[in-house]
Amino acid sequence: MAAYKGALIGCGFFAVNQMHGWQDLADVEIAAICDRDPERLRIVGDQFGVTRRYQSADEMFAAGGFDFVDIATTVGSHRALVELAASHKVPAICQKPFAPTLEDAKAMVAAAEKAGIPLMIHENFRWQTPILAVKAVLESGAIGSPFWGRVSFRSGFDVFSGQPYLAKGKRFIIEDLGIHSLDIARFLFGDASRMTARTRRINPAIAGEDVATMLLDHENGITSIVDVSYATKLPEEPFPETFVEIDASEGTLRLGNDYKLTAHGPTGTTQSTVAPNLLPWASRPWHNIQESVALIQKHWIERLAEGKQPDTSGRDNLKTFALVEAAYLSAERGETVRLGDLLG
Ligand code: NAD
Ligand code: 89V
Repeated sequence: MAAYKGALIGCGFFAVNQMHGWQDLADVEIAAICDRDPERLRIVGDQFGVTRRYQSADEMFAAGGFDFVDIATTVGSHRALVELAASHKVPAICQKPFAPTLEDAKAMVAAAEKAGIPLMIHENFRWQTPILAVKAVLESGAIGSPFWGRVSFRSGFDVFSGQPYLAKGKRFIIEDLGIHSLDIARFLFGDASRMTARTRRINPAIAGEDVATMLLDHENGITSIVDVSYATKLPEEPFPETFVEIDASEGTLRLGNDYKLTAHGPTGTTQSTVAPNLLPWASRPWHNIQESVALIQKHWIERLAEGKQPDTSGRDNLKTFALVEAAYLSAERGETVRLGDLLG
């Protein structure tokens, strides 16, 4: 019998990756699934052999029999579902973006802390193999102390065919994709104190912004640029690669096309390929993201076993989510926004 029984809510586009990831962990079994759409429930239930199926999360929690819940629905339902998990004292994972507003996200953290349950935001991009490789170079001290950085995601990939809701929201690229890039900037360069942002909508067929350029002042003095675009038509489509540039006191680091990592420092220049593993159930070009799902899930189970909060806990992710809010505010007002004013 598996050591941990989980339940999953939301059997849509991305949840299939989460189901594969759970299936690969020997000590985890997904005991129940829930989706208000009976067709999605049937497809995922049949594919992964889950017989306990619910159209209502209330009914699934009332029936119980699981140690944690994995919430893979779109953002509008996140607060209600995390609060439901907290009311049943069930540890919860919630997909990004955390919540529709920062106030909702703060309420969700408060509910989880009051219930004494761990809450992890499924912020998986910092778990990508190439990003972990960048972090390892920084921690090795090989290039010294960073003073400038850039986290860049520029693509013309059609994300709307798989996720049609992305074309409809008033907010698009910062909330959906930039949120990952901003979290990577925090992961590599530390927390930020000020944000200055500019946005554009280039694709006339969508409602939200598809280009954003953000300047972050980090608390430790590092300046970083986080730039994201789904309107960038390159000769070779890099989706979903994140490029990183770092200038530091003793050298430089560049993570570029095809997962090529170059680190240059006093002891010389090293060039390596830090490509993600292609898991048996994964498919290109998504394999980088898919592997990071498996890695964050492993981290969740390890922390659950230790009784500790995960790295991307709700409280931690408030700081990433505040950067999203700050970017929209800054772009709207044409002003620099202080993070302290949002986080209190
Ligand atoms: P989707 O619309 O394909 O799937 C969501 C599913 O949730 C649908 O089947 C819907 O019926 C169900 N649902 C919604 N509210 C529900 C409720 N209250 N109770 C039961 N079922 C409910 O969406 P998706 O593309 O799979 O995205 C889901 C989430 O995953 C989003 O928050 C998205 O941002 C995130 N996402 C994350 C990554 C990543 O790399 N971390 C990648 C893609 C999507
Ligand atoms: O990671 C995500 O949240 C996805 C995608 C990479 C397509 O933007 O929505």
